[in-house]
Amino acid sequence: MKAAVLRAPNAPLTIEQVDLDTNLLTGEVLVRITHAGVCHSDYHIMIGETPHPMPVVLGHEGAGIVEAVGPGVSRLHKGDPVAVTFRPFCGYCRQCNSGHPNLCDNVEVLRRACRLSQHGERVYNFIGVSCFAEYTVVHESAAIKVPSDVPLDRAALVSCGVMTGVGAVINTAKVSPGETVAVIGCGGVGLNVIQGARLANASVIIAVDIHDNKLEMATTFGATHLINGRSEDAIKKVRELVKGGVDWSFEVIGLPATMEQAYAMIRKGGTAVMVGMPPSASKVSFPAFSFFAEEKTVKGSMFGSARPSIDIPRVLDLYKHHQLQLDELISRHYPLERINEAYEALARGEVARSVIDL
Ligand code: CND
Ligand code: ZN
Repeated sequence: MKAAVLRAPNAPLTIEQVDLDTNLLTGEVLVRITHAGVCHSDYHIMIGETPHPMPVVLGHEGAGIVEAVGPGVSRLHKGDPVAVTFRPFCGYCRQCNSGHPNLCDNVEVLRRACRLSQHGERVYNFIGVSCFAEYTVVHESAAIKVPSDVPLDRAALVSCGVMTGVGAVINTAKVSPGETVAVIGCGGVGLNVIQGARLANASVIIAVDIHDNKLEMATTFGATHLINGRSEDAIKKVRELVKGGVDWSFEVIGLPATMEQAYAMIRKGGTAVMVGMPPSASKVSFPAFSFFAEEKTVKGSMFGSARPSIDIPRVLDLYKHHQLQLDELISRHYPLERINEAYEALARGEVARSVIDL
């Protein structure tokens, strides 16, 4: 099959023929990928910020059609449209049983579908998905059936960016009506944090980015105030807009410096939610005294604290009932052959989200 392969950090992806072992094990499904979202998490690997064994087929925000099901799969059938997530879950570990399948203790076992190769040499799978390719094999818990009237390019975005962003607000933070929110980073994920805050009826939604075009997009998704972090002091401005600081801040870039800004923007007793994926070796520091004196909280958010089989259909229902904007999120479509252009556009901050059509 055709796939985009990363052979070294900072090298362009190359379109190559790779082999996929389609001998399905118990609980696995083969999915023909139709669309894959261009998320920054792949880009962190491409530019070497987060090391990964290579060659690797990236892509983790996909959707497609079930082609075949392995032994023991009863929930899915050939022909089903699915969103493919990067967080398979076992359903019986401590995390799954306490309502946190996004943190499943067995995720690495379920991502065993490492079955890519080329001329007999191993090609690495990326977080159990590798959807910059025509097909993938995933555990059935990572293939969430979607209604047949939802376009699959939209469904693809829900499988990472939308779920991560909206979920950070409604699941991780549980923002209440009337609370105040600041969002640092208005990319594909951050715009979904913004529309999550709008869904939660936040009274003030402050968007921070370094690109004015991103701030314009933020308005479309529900931001009430805009700050260009390059020309303005974001912390000072947020604290002017909401005296004492916001109830909730969300860092959606993955930089220690902006994580520290997120902490400095919250009020006493407020919470800074870390959504961005920082470089794996990075550290972040917060003034220790204020943890104690101001009862501040710093909280991570993985995949929007999603329970995929409940939350993905829920998000798609919101879209169907015109409460959630997915159409506006797709700035561009690219064929797989032009995937490098799609990542260049992401790096330049030109797009909300691009979609690769397989
Ligand atoms: P994308 O590149 O689309 O957006 C990042 C945004 O940040 C852009 O609009 C930039 O202009 C903006 N930005 C960059 N530097 C600054 C700065 N110093 N101050 C203000 N704004 C800035 O990325 P994305 O939305 O696809 O992803 C965002 C992060 O979320 C990234 O780190 C990704 O890996 C991570 C993520 C996390 C999870 C999760 O489960 N927590 C899931 N998917 C992606
Ligand atoms: Zn992602």
